[in-house]
Amino acid sequence: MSETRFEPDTADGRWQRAWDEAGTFRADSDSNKPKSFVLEMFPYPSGRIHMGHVRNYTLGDVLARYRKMTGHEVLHPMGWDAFGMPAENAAMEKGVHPGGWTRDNIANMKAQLKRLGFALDWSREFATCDPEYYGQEQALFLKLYEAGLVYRKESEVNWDPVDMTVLANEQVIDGRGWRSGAQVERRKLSQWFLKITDFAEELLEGLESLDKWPDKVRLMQENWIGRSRGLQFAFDLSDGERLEVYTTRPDTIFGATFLAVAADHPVAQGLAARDPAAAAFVKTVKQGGTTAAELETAEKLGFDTGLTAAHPFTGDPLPVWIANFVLMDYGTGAIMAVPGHDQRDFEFASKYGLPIRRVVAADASHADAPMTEAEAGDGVLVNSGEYDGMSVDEGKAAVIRAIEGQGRGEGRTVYRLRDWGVSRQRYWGTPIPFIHCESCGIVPVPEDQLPVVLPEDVDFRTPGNPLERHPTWKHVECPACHGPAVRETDTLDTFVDSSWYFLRFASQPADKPFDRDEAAKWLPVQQYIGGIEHAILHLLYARFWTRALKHIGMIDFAEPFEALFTQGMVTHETYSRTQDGREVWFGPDEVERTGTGATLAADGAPVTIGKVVKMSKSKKNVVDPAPYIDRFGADAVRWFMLSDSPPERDLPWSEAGIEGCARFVQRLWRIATAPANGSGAGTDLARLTHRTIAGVAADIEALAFNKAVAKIYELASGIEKAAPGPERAAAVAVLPHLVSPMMPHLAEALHAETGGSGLVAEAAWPAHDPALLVDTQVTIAVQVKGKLRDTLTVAKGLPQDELQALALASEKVQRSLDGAEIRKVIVVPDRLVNIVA
Ligand code: OVH
Ligand code: ZN
Repeated sequence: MSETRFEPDTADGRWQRAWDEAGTFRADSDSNKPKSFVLEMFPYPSGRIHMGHVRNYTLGDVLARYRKMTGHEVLHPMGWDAFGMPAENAAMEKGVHPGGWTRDNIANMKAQLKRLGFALDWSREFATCDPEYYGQEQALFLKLYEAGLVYRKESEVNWDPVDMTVLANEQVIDGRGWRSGAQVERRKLSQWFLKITDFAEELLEGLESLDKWPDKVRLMQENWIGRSRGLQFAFDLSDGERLEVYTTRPDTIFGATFLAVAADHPVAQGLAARDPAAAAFVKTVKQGGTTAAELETAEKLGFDTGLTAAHPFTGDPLPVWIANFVLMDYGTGAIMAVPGHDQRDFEFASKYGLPIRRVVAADASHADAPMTEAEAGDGVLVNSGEYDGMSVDEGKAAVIRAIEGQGRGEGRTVYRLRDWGVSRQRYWGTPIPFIHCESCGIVPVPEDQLPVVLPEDVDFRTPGNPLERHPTWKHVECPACHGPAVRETDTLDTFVDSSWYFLRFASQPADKPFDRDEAAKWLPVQQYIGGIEHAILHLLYARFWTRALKHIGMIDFAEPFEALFTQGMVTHETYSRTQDGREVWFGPDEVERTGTGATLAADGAPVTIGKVVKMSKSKKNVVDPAPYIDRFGADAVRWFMLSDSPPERDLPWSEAGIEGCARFVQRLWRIATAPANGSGAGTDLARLTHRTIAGVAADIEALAFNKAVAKIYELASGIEKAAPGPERAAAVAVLPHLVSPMMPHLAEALHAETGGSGLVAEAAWPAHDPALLVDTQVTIAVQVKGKLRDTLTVAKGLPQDELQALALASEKVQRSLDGAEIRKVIVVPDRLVNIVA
């Protein structure tokens, strides 16, 4: 006698143990099946899993399970992106050790992932804070150093003068340190860099081969790399020196009305040394953040150097300014400013009363049209001497030629991409494996002394880098001269950790970062899935790191991720009230929904229902998945994640939705286990079953999981309507297989309950009969004197005389003929019968 309900409380754990014991999801690299590496972006061990994780890992799981059922050897691993600031913040706020905090979080989150029944090969689990992992990362870093891809350079950082620490850009809020509230300064520090710019062109061109990546991600990377063709050339200055500028708009050279240099430019520095007012200005510019966005939006500030530069074509003297929006590390740190056709230049010129000149217009008749803002668009050159009338592109080429002819410059391709600064003055990261020796300089840590392990006994009560302050850790013997020396105390950006973790999943030998042959068996990752927030940095760094490893001969492939899928956000309604002139937010658990409105449970008064937006603490609309998993089981939650929205779109969480999913789990259980009581025809069900097998497969392969879900609903209804018999039994028998990727626990229970053998997770995807996919019936229109009177569903290809006979036999046709004499019958096979009376 079967149970009347599916009980996730007992069933989920039972089947998870069965998979564990059978080693169902262990990836065998020696298998001769085709290999499939399915990977989701590994999580930060932040404490508990959130809806974004549940969605991400459910999407990957459906694909991994499906690939296994279609005969692939699947690698579907999980690990932890365990270094980073949150652990150190916890240490500072709660007085716990970052390592302990991280390990506890990993244990909690791992239990939560296991509770969801993901088909993961846990034998390959690691955390990036394991010395076995970061030690191999240090080895790779040293290899890249030997290859000339790692270097040190002075570079600007955000310096918090109160906390005496370097801040990440995200830690600078409105120009102030997030913790101290002190005005942040820009300071120069020696920092470690990776030469990603060496690969700028390759990384750009490689995008073309990534045809299984979303176009929008490729475009974002393209813009980030930002290749532009421009002109670098020198102006002659009034003091007899020359000033090199770079411009991407040589066509607008007649519109240049001043020159601007960065605060760090030698011209500015030289002046500051002589002139206290200039020195004060340079100092002001160096306060505030260093992000491009901040520099873009900050108020334009300038200082007139008093120098002029001669225009290379007209000889006109152009004033030279120091400007806060010009950056030393882009181009030459100096620009020719064209206010008419560049918005930043326009704002600057407007503020300081510098001339604004139009040199591009829609056509020649608009040459003197007034300018109320910079016009960056296309057109023809005007007010540009002999270049008048040329298109922007023609003008670019002609001006480059002319300047090259003058011998004062040349056309150049430049990239917006900067080298990757990987130094962090923090404790909880991979120690950079170098030693500073007074006599030998910078010495790499010898390979046999790796890993450089983080000290355990660190103190977070005083600000700054705990490694720097540690009493003994940094004092070592120089590997070269054996004199006293100090360790590098910077650690690596955590994006380094995530730039090669997929290789370590493929193989994890003790004595090297990965095994080349093992890696070659699994990589590139066949399907990578994660959030769109990683469209640029993580995905570009991982691509760079892969190319760098290929460059030094450690691997043979250039791209790490063959296909990429970026999922949408999990969203929820927001609730708020305006109190004392500001918006106060309330969480879903504080609010009662009343039909179309909502009230606050605490006082019964209404709250405003706001937009449905990404779950976030600040809007108090975060819904924790854990209680729902407890209440409804893993499968209902997984099913919800797949149901209502295409995976690339946002998914609004809803209580009614998850309840509906839980009901469907039970409905499937009843369909398969309770006695059949439908009355419909069986032939349609056979067709529906085979159409569903083929359709769900195609949808899963296209990652259109919501469509696969819809087809399963349709099949369920079909089975419910069907009469008992072999066709119904056949449909019920494939049901566990069809739902197994999405609802794996229910699938195993159904399979066992209906007498199936073995585990569905290990079974083959059911075959469909192609003959049953072809539509064999057609609908025929029957007209009397040109008017539609009936429709007939008949077998395709029915002969004309049979069609005619069927049409004339129709009661509706006979009624409308009402005894009239039939003069002619026109039959169009498979389409229509027209009776002329
Ligand atoms: N460790 C990095 C990481 O992103 C990945 C590395 C490869 C660089 C979730 C939410 C967030 C949400 C909902 C409720 C509350 C709070 C995805 C938040 C990520 C990523 C993985 C791992 C989140 C998508 C955005 N989102 N939707 N809803 N680790 O732990 O943050 O993009 O793909 O799953 O995320 S992570
Ligand atoms: Zn030395």
